[in-house]
Amino acid sequence: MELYDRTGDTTQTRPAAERDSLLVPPMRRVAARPETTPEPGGIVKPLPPDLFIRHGRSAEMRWEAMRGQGYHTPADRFFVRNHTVTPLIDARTWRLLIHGDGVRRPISLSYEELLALPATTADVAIECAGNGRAFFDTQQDQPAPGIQWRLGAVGVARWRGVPLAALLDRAGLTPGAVDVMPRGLDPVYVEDGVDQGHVRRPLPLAKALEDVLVAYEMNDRPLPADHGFPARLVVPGWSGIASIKWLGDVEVSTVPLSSPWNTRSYRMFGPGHPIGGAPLAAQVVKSAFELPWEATLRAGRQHILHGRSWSGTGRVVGVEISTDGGRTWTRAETRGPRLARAWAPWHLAWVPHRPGPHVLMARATDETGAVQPARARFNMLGYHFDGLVEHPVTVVS
Ligand SMILES: Nc1nc2c(c(=O)[nH]1)N[C@H]1C(S)=C(S)[C@@H](COP(=O)(O)O)O[C@H]1N2
Ligand SMILES: [Mo]
Repeated sequence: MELYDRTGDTTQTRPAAERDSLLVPPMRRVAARPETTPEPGGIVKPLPPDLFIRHGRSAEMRWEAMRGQGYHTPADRFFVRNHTVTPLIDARTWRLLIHGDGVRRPISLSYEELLALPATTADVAIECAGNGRAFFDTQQDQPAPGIQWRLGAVGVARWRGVPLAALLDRAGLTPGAVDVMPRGLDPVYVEDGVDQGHVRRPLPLAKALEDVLVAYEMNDRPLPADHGFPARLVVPGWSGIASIKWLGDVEVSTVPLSSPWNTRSYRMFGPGHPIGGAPLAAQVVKSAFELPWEATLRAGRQHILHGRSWSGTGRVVGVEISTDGGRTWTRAETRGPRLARAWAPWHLAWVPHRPGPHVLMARATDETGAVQPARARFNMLGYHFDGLVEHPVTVVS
């Protein structure tokens, strides 16, 4: 098995034309459009309207789609966040390169070689940093630009793959290595006419060595095209942007790296944040009901309210529910695993009596003591909405 590329060319081991042929059809350049304009194509899997809300090139899961599901989010309803379009990559010609001045020898792995390495499995949530952004506008009167997700830009899957640490070890880290930069093979991202290059975001070496996977399976099947086939990064607890899909190469560097995805976006800007902003890392605490938005429930009957809570900083240790707009709170019962970096499913019985509109809220606490506040702290790009979401339901007699 030829694992080591000894050409000495650390950026590319094959001619650009051949590299482009990895994509079927060949890479397309697509200009960015407002995220709210629906666009045909882009996502390969079906997006039935009972499971998804379309947001331009991306698709949000409807939370009622998790009702009756097990711990994991099935791939057919897992949200998709694409900067451009899902590329169709031929695994027979795909290679993963690990290169840069932070490794002793660049390596190049085929799909088969990757699958032959010792693998691990982990139940991990992937969540967009902008999940919940719509509520800055609808609940706090602080609209932020970007996809107006409610709470469906999150999912938990069972990922199987090779620890990034093992690949870095094969390439031989140099003592001065500090950052890694994974890069996707999807088309380059063009924003306001400016070519930002391929989607990529640096990761500190410490995190890369901790628990990051180069995943090739999602829920015991090869990764679906929309979720990064043939391989993607899975970065537990961190903003979804860290989990680069359609991984083509990982640069390892002895100097700190940057890209538009850690300097311009995926940064906390605004009052209370450092001048120049602060890069995002771990996700915050959130909760969602497995109910339609504006669900209708019958009065005088017992309903079991189901939902899930999650946090990027630790396992969820408690969830309280309010059915009266936040005046009173009752502890929900958790069931099944409550893994750190995945989620905790919960439920609570409720018998509504008064017909009319009601507001349901769920408030979770994680093991670090982080608890969902009444209001989320604003930031200009609308990330990390951890406030109490007012879920509207109508009780009918
Ligand atoms: N190559 C590439 N990787 C990517 C993206 C992308 O557009 N291109 N989107 C990122 C963002 S912003 C998120 S939230 C997650 C979403 O993963 P999913 O589409 O599998 O749910 O993928 C990340 N990885
Ligand atoms: Mo994202």
